[in-house]
Amino acid sequence: AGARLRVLVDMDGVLADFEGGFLKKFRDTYPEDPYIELQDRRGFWVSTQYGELQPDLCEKAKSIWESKNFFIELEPIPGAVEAVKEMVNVKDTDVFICTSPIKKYKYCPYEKYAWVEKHLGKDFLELMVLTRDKTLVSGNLLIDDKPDISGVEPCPKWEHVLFSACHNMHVQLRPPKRRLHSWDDWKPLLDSKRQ
Ligand code: UMP
Repeated sequence: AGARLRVLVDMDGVLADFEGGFLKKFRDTYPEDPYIELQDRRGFWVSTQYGELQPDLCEKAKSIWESKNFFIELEPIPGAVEAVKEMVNVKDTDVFICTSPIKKYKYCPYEKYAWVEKHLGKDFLELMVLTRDKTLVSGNLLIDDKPDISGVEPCPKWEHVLFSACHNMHVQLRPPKRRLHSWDDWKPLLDSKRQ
């Protein structure tokens, strides 16, 4: 009691449907090429699994999210917009959106801000943290669909809760690591951190 809870919320795969948006644009752009159904996705890196399917597909996959309008046109993950809009109004809670931009910076960082403004509103631009190293950001909770989050800080204070996504469904977590299966379950998760 007394202390505030700081929640870091990832964007791709947690707020914005990167996997769904990728697959749709990949199939539209390369209709002759094979693709991976969402239920068959394994591993965080889309480009790696596509490269294993057929060597030229690694670069073709990257070309999709490096294109103009890829990030801004992503659909919200079900329940995400409602959850985060409610979370910022929860007593003693601070929320930040913590996201790693791709290194091809022409469109991605701009479109991530534009997406947040479009779906969450201007006030949420204040909460944006763009970094390639999330271990540098301090918080109590990091909600992220990437199974392994590492960086220069060996002991981040946050608890990483794995947000379920098509690519991590089969990942076996080593205790005490836990999941957030969907945005339906975010309130009990935050309560568990407050004790
Ligand atoms: N990304 C890649 N390659 C992939 C899949 C995703 O570069 O195969 C990018 C998209 C996002 C970033 O910008 O990685 C993931 O960021 P976080 O979800 O970890 O914030």
